[in-house]
Amino acid sequence: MAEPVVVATWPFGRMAVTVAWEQLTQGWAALDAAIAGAQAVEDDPKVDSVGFGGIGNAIGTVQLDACVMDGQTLACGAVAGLENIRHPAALARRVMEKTPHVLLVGEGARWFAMQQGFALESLLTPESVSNWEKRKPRVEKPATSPAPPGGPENHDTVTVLALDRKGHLGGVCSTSGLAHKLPGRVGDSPLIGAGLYVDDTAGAAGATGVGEEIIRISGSFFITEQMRAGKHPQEACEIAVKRVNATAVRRGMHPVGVAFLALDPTGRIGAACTVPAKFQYAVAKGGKIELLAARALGPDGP
Ligand code: SD4
Repeated sequence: MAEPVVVATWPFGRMAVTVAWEQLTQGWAALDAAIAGAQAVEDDPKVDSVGFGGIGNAIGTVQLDACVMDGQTLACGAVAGLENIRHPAALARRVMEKTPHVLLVGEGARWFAMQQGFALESLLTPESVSNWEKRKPRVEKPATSPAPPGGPENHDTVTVLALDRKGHLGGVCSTSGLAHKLPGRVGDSPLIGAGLYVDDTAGAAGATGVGEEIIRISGSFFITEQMRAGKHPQEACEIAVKRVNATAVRRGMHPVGVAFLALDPTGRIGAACTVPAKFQYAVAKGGKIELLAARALGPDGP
């Protein structure tokens, strides 16, 4: 019997790990607990970067991205550019369980949600609309001027990684993506291997920050493979951040806000971020819930 552990991104991750921890201690499977934890964040309209009340894209529409992955079977599912459905992680799970596919996008994902009995609703709130207005880019180039992820106004994707009593791992990643993104833009969060990867035989990893930079290095798969090769989750996350830094420098894009979180099958945790990300994450372990700051690495180290 393993000791349950759950970690989640950002201060709002405390809400996710509180819900998930309760369920893990009752014997729930890692993926079930992780989805329940993420759903608590999706439902909270005060979290303006995930689910209901998420920030709109360049034309003010909320388009959600999410994926889920089960470490025991490597089963996974995802939705991207999803409108009018408040629980994209639960829908991603239906894609995993009810279809032969991994990823459904846009109108097809919404149609599938309706077939599965999900309610259609507006995800905008008066606060999210006024927030969208305030944060509108001053220049008319939304693709090149999103609010910097990790800044005080752009907190971000919820990624939840859980280890259950049977020693299985499960993970979820859910977001409304970068504020004012171009309509149809898909970030790392619904992409298996970029925003999330989970394998009982190696570990689980998740990401938050500028999705384009995370996709570029297949961030979560990269970290999981580092753990498979014997690296501690902390070292694995730091290697990935160094890779992001190096890649961004090469492209003249540094600094970029990116953060990674990892959990291995023995319950060891890692977290690291690039300097602008100022990444905090929540941990529930041994009955204690705490918020921790990740190690930040610049292109030349901390
Ligand atoms: C994205 N990684 O869509 C997500 C959003 C996020 O900080 O985490 N922003 O690129």
